[in-house]
Amino acid sequence: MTDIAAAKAALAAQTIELPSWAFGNSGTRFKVFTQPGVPRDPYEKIADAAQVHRFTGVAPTVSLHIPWDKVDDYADLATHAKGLGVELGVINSNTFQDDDYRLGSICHADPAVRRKAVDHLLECVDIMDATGSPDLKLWFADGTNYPGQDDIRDRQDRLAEALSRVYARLGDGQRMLLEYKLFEPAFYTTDVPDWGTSFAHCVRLGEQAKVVVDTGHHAPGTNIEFIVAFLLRERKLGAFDFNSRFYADDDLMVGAADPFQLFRIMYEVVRAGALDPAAGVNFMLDQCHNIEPKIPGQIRSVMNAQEATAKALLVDRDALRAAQRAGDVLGANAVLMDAYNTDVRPLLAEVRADKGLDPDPMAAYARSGYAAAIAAERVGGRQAGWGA
Ligand code: LRH
Ligand code: MN
Repeated sequence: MTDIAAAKAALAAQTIELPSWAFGNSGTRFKVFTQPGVPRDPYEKIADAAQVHRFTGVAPTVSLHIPWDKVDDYADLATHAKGLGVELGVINSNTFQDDDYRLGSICHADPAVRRKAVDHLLECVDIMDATGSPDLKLWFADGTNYPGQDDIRDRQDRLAEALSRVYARLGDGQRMLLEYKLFEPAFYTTDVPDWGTSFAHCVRLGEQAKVVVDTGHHAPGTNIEFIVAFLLRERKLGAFDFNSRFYADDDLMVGAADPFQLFRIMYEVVRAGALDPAAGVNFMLDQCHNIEPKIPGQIRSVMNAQEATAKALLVDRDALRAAQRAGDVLGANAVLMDAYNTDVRPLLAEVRADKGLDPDPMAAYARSGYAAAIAAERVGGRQAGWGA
């Protein structure tokens, strides 16, 4: 039988980290849409993220992206966050928006360009020291568009050399999280294209290097939960960038395009005991709300992640193991599907009520009047965005 009390306790302790950039304007190469009340600076982004935590109770940290969230005083920004009941989380580097990086950053053939990129990564570690952030997340757009454009092996040598320089700079308790992505913006080779490449570099670097699984970064049809199960077994899964997609890196709300896949992923997390904060897996969102309102979009995304987690926690593990060991194919599948087909919304409403929260975060936010207040207040200035 499933222990409902244990499931509720795990759900109450769950945390989902929010991306500061989800609160700014975003879009595609065709159009970046603006919306009323969008933040103009990292202080306002964090104020909006704090609203998501206020109504869900499970989003206590905000990840920053440098230079999109560059400020003069990071300690002051951390104090601002604390004053709003949240904390600064992962620091994301950005070596994909500077003209010098046209042919790559840390994998570029020119040592001067590589040095510039590594200096930025080292600056991000300085920022971690200032904000108290434990993790540096590294995603590189580096790659090539045409066969022969550059040497695949030379670029791996440059990648390894740069990563080891940053790794050496990490302090105790600090980690580097290496994110992979199949393609885009490079369309022939990407220097960190898949979990195997990230895993191999992280194993070579050491204990403080872990892999990031962005759920939008795989070839269609990839069994992502297999990758998750494998990395957890190797203690090399450091974080998720949660989002969903129908085609490519669509960065849509997690669970929106494929809630069953999210459930299967969260089942492997629960099965490995990795929902426990002590397991060191950071569950983050990495999304863009191009056409929908951003704060409700983040609240809905957090709720989708909670629902997938609740269903995963309701899997009758003993019955599943018994059916698996007995070779009862349909029986085993049925155990998992029973959990997936369970309506967990009443259970999550209870978890929220136990925390003194409104059982319906979306309705509570809508009633709060916050959206109208920021639309009226945030007039003038330059709305934040990717600046791509
Ligand atoms: C790259 C990515 C990476 C970020 C960016 C915002 O596609 O997933 O995690 O730095 O999106
Ligand atoms: Mn990502």
